[in-house]
Amino acid sequence: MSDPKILASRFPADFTFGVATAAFQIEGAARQDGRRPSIWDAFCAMPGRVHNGDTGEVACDHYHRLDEDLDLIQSMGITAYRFSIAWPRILPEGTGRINEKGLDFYDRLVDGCKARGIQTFATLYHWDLPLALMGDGGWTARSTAYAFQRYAKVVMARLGDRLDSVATFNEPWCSVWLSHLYGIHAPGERNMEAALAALHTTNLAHGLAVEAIRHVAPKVPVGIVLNAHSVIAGSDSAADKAAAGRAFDFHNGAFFGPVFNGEYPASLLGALGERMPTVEEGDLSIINQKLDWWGLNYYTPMRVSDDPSKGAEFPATKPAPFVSQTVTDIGWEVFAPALGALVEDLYEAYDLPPCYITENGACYNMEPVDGVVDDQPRIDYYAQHLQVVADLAQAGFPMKGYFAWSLMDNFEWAEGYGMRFGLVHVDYGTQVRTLKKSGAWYSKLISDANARIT
Ligand code: GCO
Repeated sequence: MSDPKILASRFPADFTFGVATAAFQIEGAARQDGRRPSIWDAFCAMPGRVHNGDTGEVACDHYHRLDEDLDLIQSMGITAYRFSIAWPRILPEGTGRINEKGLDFYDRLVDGCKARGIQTFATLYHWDLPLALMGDGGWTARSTAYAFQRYAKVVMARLGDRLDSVATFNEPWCSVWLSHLYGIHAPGERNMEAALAALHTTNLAHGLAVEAIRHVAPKVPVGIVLNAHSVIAGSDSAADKAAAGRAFDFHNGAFFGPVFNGEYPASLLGALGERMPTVEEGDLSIINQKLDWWGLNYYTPMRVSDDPSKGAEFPATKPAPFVSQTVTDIGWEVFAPALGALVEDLYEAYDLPPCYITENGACYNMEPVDGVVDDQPRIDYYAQHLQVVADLAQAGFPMKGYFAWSLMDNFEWAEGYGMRFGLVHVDYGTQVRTLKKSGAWYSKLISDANARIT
């Protein structure tokens, strides 16, 4: 089942296979060449927020090892790289002056990819908001949407001639709900009003950025990356099924609704509308623009049951038990069929363009033994999920590509360096990179896919 050759033969001829990373998780060089702090630098400095007190100061030192890391991607035969751009390198205060040295770094990154035959899939926002913008309220302030539009314009004016694709946001669910409602990610708020404000600012910022991108670099395909949740009811009871419906609206509809259908879900407005910030005339048409593609990040299903307790906040659900016995080292259930059902449900509910799986992967923390990292469970995970993507493509869904998360082990947000998702192992003491068994497997899959075409 995990024979790369058989798997490769199931994908469309023009299907893209790539790897993904994000700036704060790999770059390090936090104070170099004019970069100023982001909300994640500040969050890491708060006691108790990040496992082990880990920070992004050094990370994988990618900022200094750019060429070596691009060589690594090339040596694996990978021809598409999804990376993010750090807003605090480009506009260190979020607005105002442009930092040319920050732009120079991404210039070198993009040129380095091109020279190696690697396509460039850039993400503008992967959670590193310039800290200075928190003075105005960060994502809870409408002004941040306009700051983001300007940032998008500055980046595209410099790199737009060489990018193969651009995404506005990565996983707004995380930078909205996880960051402002659940308090797990920076800035660590637990406040529904703040979260609803961040929700609308983020959606608006997406739409404003799409306008800017199309104006400055009209040839670059533009999309958004969403970690849609495959919501599964914990039982067949009417209460649990209704709970799953509410959860779908809250976790998916709050983003997909305005972006793809031009409206917030009725259930969300009914329950929380009065606590939302003003949705101004014209906002929804700015947010709802036809995109060239959308990206799905998928790891694990979300099983929910009804939470009948009095005063339970919408969507009033609680976690239901896992069904699959397989769980990764970060505690996430492995259940590939949920990926297929999710894509089907989303195409049914929303007017969606072609899809890239922009992230998928598994956390397993095996270390090298005599120079070998034997991470067979990660290979099994990739094989199972890629089978589902192939099934979707064969069933006629417009699946365009797949990016493994991640190229290499990196800073796993609130989990610090403890949780490893890489195809390549990183020794954080020496910065030595070691290709894992899964990395070799993925590489073989790609060469088999290419051999079949040429
Ligand atoms: C995400 C992320 C990554 C995480 C990965 C594993 O977008 O959630 O892009 O930053 O590292 O999802 O949790």
